[in-house]
Amino acid sequence: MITLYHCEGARSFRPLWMLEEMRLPYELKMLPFPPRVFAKEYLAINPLGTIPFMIDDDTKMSESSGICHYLGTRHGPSDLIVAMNDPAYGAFLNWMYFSDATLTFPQTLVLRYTRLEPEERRNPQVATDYAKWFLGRLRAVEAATTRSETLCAGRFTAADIVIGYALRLADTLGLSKDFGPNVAAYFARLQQRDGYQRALAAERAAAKEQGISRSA
Ligand SMILES: N[C@@H](CCC(=O)N[C@@H](CS)C(=O)NCC(=O)O)C(=O)O
Repeated sequence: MITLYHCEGARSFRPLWMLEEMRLPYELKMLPFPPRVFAKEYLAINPLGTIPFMIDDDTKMSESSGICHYLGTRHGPSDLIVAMNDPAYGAFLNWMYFSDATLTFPQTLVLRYTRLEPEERRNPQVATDYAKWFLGRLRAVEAATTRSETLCAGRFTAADIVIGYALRLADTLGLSKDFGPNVAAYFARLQQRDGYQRALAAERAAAKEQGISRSA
């Protein structure tokens, strides 16, 4: 059985959404955010204290987009993965890496300096600068969705899951009002997917059942 450690609304939503799209069985363990402060016992499982963390027999992983790739291949075959012999393979991998290294990174600074730091350490200038940086990087998604419903390969793939999560986080951070028209329409389409809705319902139900209140 796959075990996924998750905080509501956090990056672990990527593998949760992937699990739901693939309809794989899993156990969802909810944690308060940030776990390194509010669930110190979690450090024995993941010394980084970050989420996600996924355990699948002897496999242990901490990278949200990497876990999606792993699930689609190890537990595939799945149409959510673009094969090496597909012309869109390079584009697919690029979106998979872009999702966290390029897109979520500036968002993390916005989150930190608007919500996570104690009041006296918050920094509107850092938050504004990195919000602009994030929106600038989003131009790649705006361009890719000009003529296409999805990012690559002419179908919904794990690339849409990992990028789609960054759009959900942007929405939480109040940045979705600055989405371009294609990104706004693309995000609306993603949210309508059954898999997305099932993942949202799963995190809410698990949080309630396990008595964990909403994280940032
Ligand atoms: N590159 C990792 C980043 C993981 C990460 O930093 N997760 C955040 C939540 S979205 C976290 O755990 N923050 C709390 C902390 O750093 O203590 C990934 O893609 O999953």
